[in-house]
Amino acid sequence: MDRYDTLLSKFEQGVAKEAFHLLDKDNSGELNLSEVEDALKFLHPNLRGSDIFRKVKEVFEKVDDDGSRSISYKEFQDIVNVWKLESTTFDEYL
Ligand SMILES: [Ca+2]
Repeated sequence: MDRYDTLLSKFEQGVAKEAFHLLDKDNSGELNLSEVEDALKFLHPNLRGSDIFRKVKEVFEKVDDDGSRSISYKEFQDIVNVWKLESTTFDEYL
């Protein structure tokens, strides 16, 4: 499989890959703003719209270096790594 530097286990990588395909609703191979927004709403059902918007911006600032406003699977893995580090509840989403 892929040899990305990742903190994720093989199992988690598989889940991340499936999640990416689920989130990529238009099958473009990349996640756009609204697709990431949907992901964050799912992960953080209690957050209000403005907080979700802030998090979407954070995600793009972290990984979207070229400002393309889309996130590839490789970049998505980086996000999942960060979420895993920041949250002890990541397992709940698996
Ligand atoms: Ca897409």
